[in-house]
This record gives sequence, C-alpha cells and structure tokens, in this order.
Amino acid sequence: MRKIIHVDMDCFYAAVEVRDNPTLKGKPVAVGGRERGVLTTASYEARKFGLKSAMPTSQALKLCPQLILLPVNFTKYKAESRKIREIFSRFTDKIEPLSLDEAYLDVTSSLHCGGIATKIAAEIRKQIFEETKLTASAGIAPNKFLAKVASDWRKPNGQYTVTPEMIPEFMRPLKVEKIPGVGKVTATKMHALELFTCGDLQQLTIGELQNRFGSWGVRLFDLSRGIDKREVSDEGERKSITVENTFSKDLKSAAECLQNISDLYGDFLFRLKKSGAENQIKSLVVKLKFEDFKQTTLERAFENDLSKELFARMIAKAFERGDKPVRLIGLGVRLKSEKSHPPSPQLSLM
Ligand code: TTP
Ligand code: MG
Repeated sequence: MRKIIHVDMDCFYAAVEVRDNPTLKGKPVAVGGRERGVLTTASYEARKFGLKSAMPTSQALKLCPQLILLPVNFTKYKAESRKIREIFSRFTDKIEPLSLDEAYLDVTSSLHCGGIATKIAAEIRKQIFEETKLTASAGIAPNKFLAKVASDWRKPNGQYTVTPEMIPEFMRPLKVEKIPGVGKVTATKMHALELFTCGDLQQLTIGELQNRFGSWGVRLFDLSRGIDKREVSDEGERKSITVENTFSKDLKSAAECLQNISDLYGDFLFRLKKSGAENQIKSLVVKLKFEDFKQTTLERAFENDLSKELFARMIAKAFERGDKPVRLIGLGVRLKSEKSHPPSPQLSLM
C-alpha cells in the first residue's frame, strides 16, 4: 500500500502578492494581464464575485469593479516554488512537481513523523507556512488520483486523508469531472449517457466502457473504483507539455479533425500557463492516432507562434500521412532543458 501526498498552494500567485503587500489583505485581488488578458488566479475575496483562473480580465472587472489587478511576476513565484520544493525534499526523494505550486510526494518509505502520512502532510504545511508565510492544502491517499482530489476537499489551509477503507464510499458520489482525463467534452458525453458520478460508471462492465470510451475504457473501470497505479515520477524536470483526446467517434477527414481541436487547444494553453514553462518552448508537436491504432507525430521548431492555426496546419499535414479516420489527437510543446539554458542575462540582472 503506497502513501501519496498531493500538496497544492492556496491562491498561489495572489497569496504571494498579498503576503508582500499586507494592505491587500481581505481585498479582492487578482493576478493577470490587463488589456485583452486573462486572470491567472484570484484571491478568495475575489472568487466570491465569481472570478476564477483563465477568466478574461475585462469580464472580471465587470463582475468586480473594485478588483485590485496585479501584473504577473514569475520570477517571484519561481523563487517561492523553489523554497517549497526544498521543504518537500526534507521528507522524501520521490517528488513530482506538476506546476510551480503543486506536487505529488511518495512518502511510503519515509520515516518522518512515525511514517504516518497524515502527520507528514501536516508537518510539511507547517514548515511551508513558517518559512514562506504562505498556506498550502494537502490530500493524502494510497494513490495520485485520490490524493489530488482530496487536496481540494479542505481548501484553503486544510488537508484530507482518504484511507483504503474509505475508498468505496469516497468514490460513489465523486463527480466524473474529477477523473484525470475527463475534460468538458468527455463530461458532456458522460452526462448524455446519464453518467454523473464514479458510482454511475461502476455500474458498467469493462466491455460497455470500451464500447463507449474506446481503449480508455479499461482505465476508466479502474479510476471509477479509485484504482490508480501511476508512479510518482521523480525523473526530474518536465520535457514536454501535451494534451490529448480520444474522440467518441472517429474523425473522418482533416476538416473534421480541425473542427474538433478547440477544446484541446484551450486545455493546452491552460496547462502551459500553469506550468510556468512558457519561456522554455523548443518545438511544437502534434500526434494523431488512426482507427487502426497506428500513430504519427509531427514536430516543428518554435518560432514565437503558438496559434491554433499553426497547430491546425500541422494536424492537416499529419492527417495526410495516414489518410484514414482518426481516433485521437494530441498537441503540445517540447521544452528546452532548464539546466542547459540558464536564465537570459536580462533576467539574471534583475
Ligand atoms: P491553482 O493551484 O490551480 O490555483 P491557485 O493556487 O491560484 O488556487 P487554489 O487555492 O484553488 O489552488 O494554480 C496555481 C497557480 O498557477 C495560480 O496561482 C496561477 C497559476 N495559473 C495560471 O497562470 N493559469 C491558470 O489557468 C491556472 C489554473 C493557474
Ligand atoms: Mg493552488
């Protein structure tokens, strides 16, 4: 039985800004771009007005005219992120950062706090607060999926443990949207099939799940029961950021592929922003998997163009290689290694 902790900072960018300027405390604060920009995050006071990550700034200001909007300061958030990761490393070597403010920790063989994961999580949150004056939330569970869900349960500044005995009861009412890989498209499709919770999914056999969700059905069978064997991978820095989607019906033409990439592209931009790796892009990649499960990937150097149109052109080109129905589209970027590319001179002078 593994012991996994998912740590996620509360309102991360906004919390850093409020800490550094205490007059902002208790006020609606958001961090983001001003003109034609979007919010990266909002303080809890601002969230009361309906503000959230990725909302256009113009819309946010309409909902909350008194909003205090601050520019994004990555250098600062990266420095905090480094401190937090150093704290994690006091408890385990098996750390998988997901973004600047989030990580999985495998503490199965940690001897700290009597080996009790719940206590380790509390201790990590305490040390984070003492050393950064920022609050974190944590989820503790036998696997990554459940740990991540649990870290949202007592947010902000709280933690929640899912023990193995709790899993059946925990899973039954859990919304399908919480399953990793279930985005808007899949959720809508599930809802149309009267599948709203993991409990609903549990009623289907593996065969039925495969009929409805393709090769992913087997994994859905496990996930809906709270089973997730993914390792906490401490292989170091991330080399790419990609998103992919298996479509409910195969896409028969290049045109049909292009009609169906909007959500995927939006999802990709969202992940890229959250990763804080926007300055590390080396190349763009697309992947197509055809009806016969053969796949092809296409890569091109990054030239300051991340537009949907460019990805669309790459997908059209990749389609020609197979010229048969497509079951899966993936798109994303490969990253330069951070180590081989030290910060630019301008940055290090700051
Ligand atoms: P999250 O952990 O998703 O959000 P959060 O920490 O602001 O709030 P919560 O208390 O709900 O965890 O993201 C972490 C940081 O990543 C966030 O402070 C800003 C950044 N971010 C973006 O830049 N764009 C985005 O779309 C999202 C979701 C986050
Ligand atoms: Mg967070």
